[in-house]
Amino acid sequence: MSIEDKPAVLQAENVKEKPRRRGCAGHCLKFWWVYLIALLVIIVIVVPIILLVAVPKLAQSKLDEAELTVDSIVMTNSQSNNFTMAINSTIRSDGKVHAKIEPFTGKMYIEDIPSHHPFAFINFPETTSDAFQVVNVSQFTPIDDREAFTTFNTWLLQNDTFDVTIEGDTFVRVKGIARRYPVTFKKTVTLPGLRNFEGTTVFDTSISLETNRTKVPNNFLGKTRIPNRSIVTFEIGNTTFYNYLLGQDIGEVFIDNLILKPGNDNVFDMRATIEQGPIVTALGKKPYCDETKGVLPVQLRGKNVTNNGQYLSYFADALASANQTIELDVGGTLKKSLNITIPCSKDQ
Ligand SMILES: *[C@@H]1O[C@H](CO)[C@@H](O)[C@H](O)[C@H]1NC(C)=O
Ligand SMILES: *[C@@H]1O[C@H](CO)[C@@H](O)[C@H](O)[C@H]1NC(C)=O
Ligand SMILES: *[C@@H]1O[C@H](CO)[C@@H](O)[C@H](O)[C@H]1NC(C)=O
Ligand SMILES: *[C@@H]1O[C@H](CO)[C@@H](O)[C@H](O)[C@H]1NC(C)=O
Ligand SMILES: *[C@@H]1O[C@H](CO)[C@@H](O)[C@H](O)[C@H]1NC(C)=O
Ligand SMILES: *[C@@H]1O[C@H](CO)[C@@H](O)[C@H](O)[C@H]1NC(C)=O
Ligand SMILES: *[C@@H]1O[C@H](CO)[C@@H](O)[C@H](O)[C@H]1NC(C)=O
Ligand SMILES: *[C@@H]1O[C@H](CO)[C@@H](O)[C@H](O)[C@H]1NC(C)=O
Ligand SMILES: *[C@@H]1O[C@H](CO)[C@@H](O)[C@H](O)[C@H]1NC(C)=O
Ligand SMILES: CC(=O)N[C@H]1CO[C@H](CO)[C@@H](O)[C@@H]1O
Repeated sequence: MSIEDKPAVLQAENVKEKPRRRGCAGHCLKFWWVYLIALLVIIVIVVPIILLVAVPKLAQSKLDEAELTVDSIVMTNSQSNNFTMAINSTIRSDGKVHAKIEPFTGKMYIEDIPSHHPFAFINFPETTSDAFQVVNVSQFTPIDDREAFTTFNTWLLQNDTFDVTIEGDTFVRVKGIARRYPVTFKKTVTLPGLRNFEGTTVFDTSISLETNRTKVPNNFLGKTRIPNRSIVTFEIGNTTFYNYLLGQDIGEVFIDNLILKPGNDNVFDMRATIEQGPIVTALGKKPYCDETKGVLPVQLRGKNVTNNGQYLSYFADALASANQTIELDVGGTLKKSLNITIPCSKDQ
């Protein structure tokens, strides 16, 4: 049976009775059974349907319509097994329903990896259904699934953008109703990735020809600017990179106390220990000896990350997942530091 039928009957009786302008006394007495049926219908059918079906459906659909935006993520105090995660976000909705969403623990996973293994859990505080809601969370975060967390860091490092889903079961309380309704909070946000630090530059360089590593441990010094296109701040720590030139491993690059913030102001001191032989050979080759004027394409790939003495495999493995090519003005540095210019070698 349909809920609409009964009130319609009730209305029909009303219309019929109205012209006689009888008082309720007689009317109500005569048609008491109509009112009783209507009341029973409301109590037995309509109220439960509204409370058990309509309200929860509405609560879930309003929650589904709400939009989550992640404004910033900050990862600090990075340790081998845990870190501190802060997320500032906003939830926007039409604000028409007055409700409270109870605190809950949401799992975070990469949407495009079908297994949906969570890489972290976030403790959402109580929120309301206000049209504009700021949700700032800062929490200690254990790394329960290192593989999933490493994958998250790898995607964040490599991709242009990628989708992360936050999902958790919670309850909604609608104003004026004592009942709490189970709902699922599930939002997918698109995060910008770091594009493997594309656009990293090295400048203010100097070079030394000293080969005694006790005297001069690092024969190449400079500053590097690492762009961060993402909204994530990372405390990475002391970082070591493999250094390749034309496919050959020529040494190591070190950046200490690496903390990457969103934007272009990430400038760090860098130092490197590189073999002279392959560098000199490359500088004498075309196009490096003429066209590029001594600018060499070197490649960097993550080797080791330690923060306050702790090895951070989830950053080290992510940084090791790909090479990043950097244009390094070795010729210009040699000229500036030592007044040496390497001419094109004759045998090529
Ligand atoms: C966080 O992890 C480190 C090891 O990486 C451990 O020493 C420390 O006890 C952990 N902190 C907590 C609160 O579990
Ligand atoms: C969130 O906002 C607060 C207040 O403006 C700020 O102190 C905090 O650093 C922000 N956290 C993140 C993760 O951006
Ligand atoms: C939350 O973070 C935003 C953005 O960082 C900030 O503007 C706002 O003041 C913060 N609110 C609270 C309550 O911390
Ligand atoms: C993101 O990067 C990972 C690792 O490089 C790659 O496997 C994946 O296909 C990329 N996903 C998207 C959506 O670009
Ligand atoms: C390297 O330098 C150290 C310190 O100046 C010196 O003691 C050592 O003998 C040198 N080693 C070589 C092989 O010249
Ligand atoms: C990085 O480049 C080196 C040298 O060209 C190569 O041997 C290595 O396989 C590359 N690694 C990745 C992950 O692309
Ligand atoms: C990383 O560097 C630390 C400190 O230099 C060292 O103890 C550790 O063995 C290195 N780990 C790897 C995997 O290279
Ligand atoms: C990085 O290494 C230097 C020199 O070994 C050390 O003094 C510093 O504490 C390290 N920094 C971090 C964040 O681990
Ligand atoms: C650099 O070397 C060239 C040729 O070897 C010499 O003529 C010139 O004076 C040198 N310049 C400086 C600043 O030492
Ligand atoms: C080079 C580059 O992509 N820089 C971006 C770094 O991040 C800030 C803020 O996220 C962007 O505005 C820059 O364009």
